[in-house]
Amino acid sequence: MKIKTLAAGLAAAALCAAQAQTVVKIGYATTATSHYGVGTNAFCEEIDKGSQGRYKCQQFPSGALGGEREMVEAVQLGTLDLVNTSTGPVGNFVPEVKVVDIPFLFRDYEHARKVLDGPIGQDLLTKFPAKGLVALAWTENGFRHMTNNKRAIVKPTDAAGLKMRTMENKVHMEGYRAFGIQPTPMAFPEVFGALQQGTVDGQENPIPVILASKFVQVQKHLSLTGHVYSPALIITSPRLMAKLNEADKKVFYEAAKKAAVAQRRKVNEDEANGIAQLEKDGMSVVKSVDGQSFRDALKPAYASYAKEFGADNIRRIQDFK
Ligand code: EAX
Repeated sequence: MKIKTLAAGLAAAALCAAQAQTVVKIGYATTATSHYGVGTNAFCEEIDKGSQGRYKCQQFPSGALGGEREMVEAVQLGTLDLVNTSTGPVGNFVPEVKVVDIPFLFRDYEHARKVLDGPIGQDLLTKFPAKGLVALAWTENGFRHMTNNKRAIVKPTDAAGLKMRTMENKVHMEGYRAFGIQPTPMAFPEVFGALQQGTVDGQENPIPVILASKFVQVQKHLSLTGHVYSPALIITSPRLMAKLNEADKKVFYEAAKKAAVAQRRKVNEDEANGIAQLEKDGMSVVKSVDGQSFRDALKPAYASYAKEFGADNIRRIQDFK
């Protein structure tokens, strides 16, 4: 009799623990050891700790669930709980976000992080719920540089005519056309194969992505153009947030902020060590790009950006201290 009671008690306890635990699915496009993996790990540790184990993550790195646009769509539809994504495709869902994708908008990492964590960036996060999404915090992808297999790029005329994979982002594509590039939008999981087959000549991404994705195996030239700062975000849905009590909502928001700290730290590390590593692995790196010529080439695109986003709004971001 005693054994039966004990077994029943254990079963009840196990059932109670199982019922009390919710697994949330979170996806990202790069590898588990990339800056997105570091940020997502930090997020997952925090929600587990902060919820006393009631919430745990199941991570889907390396684009296992598709590209970033597909994952944002899945969050909106409710088939994925969270995504740690660059803003690349996000402007297709929340148009106001496109302004932060403008080339040469941010001076450096400190400027970008201050804008995004300050009133301008925080106001952009409030635009998500109207589109069936909830942005928990800005994380970080990094300053984007060009790689290709044809030639060293020092100024726009060197990039002209190259078929470059871009994100599915109209603001980027307009800017890259102004450089004379032929932009080919493509989901991230297809990029390595496209470079390997020569479907495109090159692509552009931050050092952390170039490192984690081992683009050195399929790209010869790297030019430190730094032409765009690529923000990132942890995005979930109103559906998931509605299931959380007030305390757990706070846990999720705080966890996303801690993810940003960890992700930005990993970006700093990759920026500090990555270029020497890529050179060691065989990449030919142009370190002194003619940045002014890229900025000059962008003038027609800036006229169009000013029309779309307001010259004052662009200036407010550029001048933010
Ligand atoms: O967010 O698609 C891209 O080039 C992104 O930079 C990559 O997915 C990391």
